[in-house]
Amino acid sequence: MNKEILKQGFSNLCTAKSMAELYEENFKLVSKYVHATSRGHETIQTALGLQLLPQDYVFPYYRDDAMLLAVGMKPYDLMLQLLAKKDDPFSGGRTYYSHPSLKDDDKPKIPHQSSATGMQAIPATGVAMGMQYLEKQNLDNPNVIQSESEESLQNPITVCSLGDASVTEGEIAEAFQMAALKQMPILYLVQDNGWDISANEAETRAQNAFEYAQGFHGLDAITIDGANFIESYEALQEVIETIRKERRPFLVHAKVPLLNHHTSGVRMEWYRDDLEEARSRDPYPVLKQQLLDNGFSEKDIEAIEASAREKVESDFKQALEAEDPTPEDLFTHDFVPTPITEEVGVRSPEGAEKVVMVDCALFAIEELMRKHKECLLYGQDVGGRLGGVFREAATLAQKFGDDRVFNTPIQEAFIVGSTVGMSAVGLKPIVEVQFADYIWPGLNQLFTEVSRSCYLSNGKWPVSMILRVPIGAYGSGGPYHSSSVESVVTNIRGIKIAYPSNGADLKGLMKAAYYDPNPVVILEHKGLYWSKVPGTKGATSIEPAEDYVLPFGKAWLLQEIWKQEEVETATIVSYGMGVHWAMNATKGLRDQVEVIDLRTLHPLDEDTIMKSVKKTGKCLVVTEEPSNNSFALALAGKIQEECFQYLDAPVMTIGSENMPAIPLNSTLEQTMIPSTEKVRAKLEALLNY
Ligand SMILES: Cc1ncc(C[n+]2csc(CCOP(=O)(O)OP(=O)(O)O)c2C)c(N)n1
Repeated sequence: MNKEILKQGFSNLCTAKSMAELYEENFKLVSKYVHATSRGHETIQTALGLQLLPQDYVFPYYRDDAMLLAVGMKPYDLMLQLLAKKDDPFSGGRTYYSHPSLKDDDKPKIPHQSSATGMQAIPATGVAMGMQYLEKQNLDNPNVIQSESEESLQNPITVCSLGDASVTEGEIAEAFQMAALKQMPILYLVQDNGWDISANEAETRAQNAFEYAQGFHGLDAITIDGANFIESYEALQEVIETIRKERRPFLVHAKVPLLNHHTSGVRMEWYRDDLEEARSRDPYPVLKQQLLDNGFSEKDIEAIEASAREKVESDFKQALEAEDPTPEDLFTHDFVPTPITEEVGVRSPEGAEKVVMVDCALFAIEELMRKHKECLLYGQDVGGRLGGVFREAATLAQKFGDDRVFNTPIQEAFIVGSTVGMSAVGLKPIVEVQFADYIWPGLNQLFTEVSRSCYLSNGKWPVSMILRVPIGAYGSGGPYHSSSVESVVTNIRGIKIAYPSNGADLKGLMKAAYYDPNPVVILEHKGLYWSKVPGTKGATSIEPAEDYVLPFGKAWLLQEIWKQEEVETATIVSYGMGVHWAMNATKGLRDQVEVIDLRTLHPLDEDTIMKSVKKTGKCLVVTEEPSNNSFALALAGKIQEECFQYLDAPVMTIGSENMPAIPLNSTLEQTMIPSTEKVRAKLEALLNY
């Protein structure tokens, strides 16, 4: 083996090992924040890190500090995160040790890493899917510097690093399935130390990752001794070369011993019964012997060790002196500023046709796809054969091809989480879950990965995506095709949420969402799609022109009144279907009631709401959700707090009954959800209060 690589490998192992030792020696000082080290896993991590190129994407996990050193990070960089310092290059002190995110020109790209085990598999597979799309469409990745050097002309790969116990998680199967099915250029590296935390392999799995991979046809797998540097390096070299050339997925299962604590907080002496055996597989003496066998002297080896230790000690001293974040640092990078801040373009072009709401979304996407090759659409049944169960994507696959508009398996986690990876290679995915009732399997990815990526990477990796969610009850959809979920979604910080009430707004908001660099969820009431529900003709609009955009955070005061002294007045605040109930319920009361359509639930146009309520003195918040503990109730509380001195009655809410599901039977459904009549009755009670 090349002596320079051996030397680099050993030096990297010694650096990582010295760091683990130094952290142990300074336990009191460094254990303020939790950390895990690679001790025992160093050689496989080093062997991989040394072979990655700047155009590659890698998703290390929390035990991969030796991998991070091998891709070019300094001990100082990692220690800044260990101590949660302001200049921590990954997150500015926001997230734990060895939870990297990096966008340096000269290093492999590292999107945000959450701390939820295994959850990086779907975002990583999303990167590989994005790489494949870029290649097919002949597009450049804007996050990678293009050059003519021999190295940079090599095809990029994606690497997803995983602990063995995480491979038993369900989302891993979604990732493997898609990588195998679509033959994506990804390497899954599984570091198998035989332990979960204190649960061992015998208790937690029926087979190891190598055996498991056999069930995914098209996912090639090998198993190696990850504690042997030369074996690891050479095996990975061959696999990486194959992926660069043949563009297909691999799994490398590497056996390693865990020689340090699970984390600084969960100590090995509490439960490990295999330490002696594990220590007999320490990669350190193995690599040392490999150096001796390749012509290095004891003295050479000692010099490498001493210099690693010295560097680690001096970097530690320096890191201890580094600045902490200030309180103001809490408030940056929740979102990247969007360029869409004003309503522009023609909303109601002369001579344009009236179209139903579902078509407004369809036409918006068609215009976007025609203009931007980065735009693609995927989800269940959206492909050419059907064009979506609501025909909301009809004809798009025929117009733009199966690479840009395609069906996914029933994998909501993959649909949502893969957008993290697609966005990280510069694409703009529009994805769908089929019904709001089925957002739950995707919610984990939305919360854990999508919503936090920008904030925890200190602004480096915002996730630019749109998630379309058909929502709401009508026509006996029953308990699993009717639910409202906005209270759960609005509770996730770091995403924007639209809930339009009509087609023109939907088209304008869809455009704004596309140009927004942040993640956006669009809740689309299926009862409004074709205005089939009596009283919802207002959802059908003249189709806005192609240039029309409607910024987020600007509510629509669609029924305005003068301040009145002689009669009681009120404001109704609502969104989606509630806007139609409100408008119908105010017939004959048009001089007394203002109606505000929120259009977006985050950002929320508080200004418009508060101004109106201060003028009218009374407020009713209308929602389709069961009202207890809802977004609507929280909003009512906020209005109460801000407008208290102006109010002539308590702020009221009306929503569905507080039952667990919307029943199938039409009488039960009608009893469950609000209606024009129910809103009218509540409004009268408020006006007469
Ligand atoms: C989804 C999730 N559940 C539980 C945890 C708590 N947890 C942290 S590490 C860990 C064990 C992971 O073992 P493995 O994947 O084999 O990696 P290792 O730590 O052994 O390297 C668990 C259960 C977590 N971080 N995420």
